[in-house]
Amino acid sequence: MRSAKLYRYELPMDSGVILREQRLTQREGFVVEINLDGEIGRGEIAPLPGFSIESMDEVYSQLVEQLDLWQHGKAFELNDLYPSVAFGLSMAELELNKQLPAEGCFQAAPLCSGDPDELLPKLNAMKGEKVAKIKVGLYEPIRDGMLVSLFLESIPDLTLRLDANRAWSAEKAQQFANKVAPSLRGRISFIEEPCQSPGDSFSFAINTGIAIAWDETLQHAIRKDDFNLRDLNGAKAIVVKPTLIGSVERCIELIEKAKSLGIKAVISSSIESSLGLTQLARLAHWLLPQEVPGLDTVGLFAQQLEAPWPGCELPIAPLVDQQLIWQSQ
Ligand code: OSB
Ligand code: MG
Repeated sequence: MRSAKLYRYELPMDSGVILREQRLTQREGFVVEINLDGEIGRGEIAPLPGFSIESMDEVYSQLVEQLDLWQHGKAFELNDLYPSVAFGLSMAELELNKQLPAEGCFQAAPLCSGDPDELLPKLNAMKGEKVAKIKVGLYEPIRDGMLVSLFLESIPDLTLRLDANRAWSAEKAQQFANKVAPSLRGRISFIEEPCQSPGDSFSFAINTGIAIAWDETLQHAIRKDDFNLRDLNGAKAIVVKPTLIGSVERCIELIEKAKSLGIKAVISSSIESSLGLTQLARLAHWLLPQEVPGLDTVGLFAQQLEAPWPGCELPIAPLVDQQLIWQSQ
């Protein structure tokens, strides 16, 4: 017997979450729950405003259509769906089939968006490899460069991931690099998208010896029919945000391709609720057990959803308290 439920959730965010210059006061999304003879699998579908191309309404139509198909014994049409929908449905199927191992990578790289005093205690509490992620490009590049140097000089076993979200011109990126001594640059594991244009980011990597990672560039490229990871050369790493990429199968293909090209893949969050985020942590442990994922985003919320993120003390809103907006007959 197959049955399915579709919930819509709204969760309040911590004050001050800014995404592409817009304040995100609450996060909305869907959770599907598919049931086969009493076994269940869940998946979260939460298009991210400003990043996903699909709207909540478009997602809703696809979900209802696919869940109806599934309930009548057919398979999801994963290749024809929006990335967020393909991701959530494939995740629910994976969980239902017991293919997603329970163990997760919950040791995320702590995220710092400006105040260094907040990062220090988190770093001191980390066991094993110390790696943190700092958002740069929000202030003057010279200030960013000085801050990064200060961290690297004062914590000798620290490695940093930086993310500029395409904030800099070639000149500003160079101003940043000028403040980081060449002897420290190797401990910048990578900087995501330093420049407005991918070509300038590529030149920045060559000129400064600071490794770069593709995030936005990957998301744009992957929407094209002739996408080939090999064409995105010059980066040490790619940031894989499954909600923006597509089905779990598609993510696995991409990660395998990256491995074969010697590119590091980092599974990262698109600000899913704790339900989706814990599944991403499990996916990360399964596919990339050696890699610290970019999943330190539960703290952007004011509430968790159904599944607790280890160590997070935010209150948990149960799934059954969310709006049940559709269920199979
Ligand atoms: O800027 O990479 C980003 C989350 C949602 C949208 C954009 C971004 C992010 C993150 C996720 O930074 C956390 C991470 O990658 O460590
Ligand atoms: Mg990024």
